[in-house]
Amino acid sequence: MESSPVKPIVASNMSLESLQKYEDEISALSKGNGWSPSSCLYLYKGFWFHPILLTGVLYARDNFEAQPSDVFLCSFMKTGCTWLKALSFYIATRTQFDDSTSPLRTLVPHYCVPFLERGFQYLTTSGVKTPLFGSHLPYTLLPKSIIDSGCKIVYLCRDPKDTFVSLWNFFRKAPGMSESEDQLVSLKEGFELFCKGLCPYGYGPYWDHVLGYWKASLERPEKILFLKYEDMKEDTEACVKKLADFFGCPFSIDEEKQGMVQKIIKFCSFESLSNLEVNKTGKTPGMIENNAVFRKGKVGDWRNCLNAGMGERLDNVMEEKLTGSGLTFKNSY
Ligand code: PAP
Repeated sequence: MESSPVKPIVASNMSLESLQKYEDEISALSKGNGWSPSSCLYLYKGFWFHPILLTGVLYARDNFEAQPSDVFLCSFMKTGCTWLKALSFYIATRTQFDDSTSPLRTLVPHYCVPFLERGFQYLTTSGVKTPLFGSHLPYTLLPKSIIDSGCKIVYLCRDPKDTFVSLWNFFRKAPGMSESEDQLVSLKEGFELFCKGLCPYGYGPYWDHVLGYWKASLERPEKILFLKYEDMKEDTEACVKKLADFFGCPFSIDEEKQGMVQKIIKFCSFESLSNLEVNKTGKTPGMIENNAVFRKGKVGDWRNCLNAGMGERLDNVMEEKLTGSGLTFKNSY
């Protein structure tokens, strides 16, 4: 996997004009409830979106030209993409940087990998261009050129209960929310909305998001690597090797002997990343605390937030939607 220095691009390439251009298209869509009284979502091709995000989705649809060598790190929100981005970025740049020089030391992982639907050049502030892009887009809404160019895609999913709880906690820290908790739907209401496919920023229903990539990974396993957060936690080494193989830059015998795999795992671990100064302080351009993407990093934390009945309900919703797909989530997480 090749990477090259590029001029850092700090600002989004999406302008106010592009936002206005899509106003008519967006306002013609069906509306649904967000997670606060003032926010509403729009249903675009089977998925809900906050209008600002949808603008980015439409902008990417109309403007993004993928290169065959591009690799997309795709996920629903809160399924561990910060971790996936850090691991992938380190793997891709391991011949250029080490622990002390890696851009991951001074930039949050989201800034090292550009985000497709936020103006795709946005956040390449590391000054290092890799073939990696991040996206929360559902498979069916990826810009056509990504599929047509045969780009590789890594998809990361997570148990729906932990995903919901992570999302709930994150949303409470969203700008405007922490100061006015009364503006936020209750946990119970948020849970109900999640079970109906409505999430604060959109991208839901969660099950359709997961299923789109799952089915595509069965059809084109050589192009789509389907991963689960829980498997990454259980055997990180196997996942890191799988990623390097998939990217086309497998670890050499020498690298393995020198402990490169373990070094990457250690640097990108929750404990190590969340303790870097850059990840403890500062805010994203959207004014969200950088540390909001580092909460607990555990499997099964939903038990501290949802009761057993809620857990069972969400498991049942997922099970019903995934029936016949061959994809399951262990209900015991
Ligand atoms: P995003 O959608 O805002 O990018 P994302 O990174 O996908 O968020 O997910 C955040 C979750 O990944 C958090 O889970 P939690 O709320 O249950 O704790 C976060 O703690 C977890 N996470 C972040 N970094 C790591 C890491 N290095 N290892 C394991 N989990 C991590």
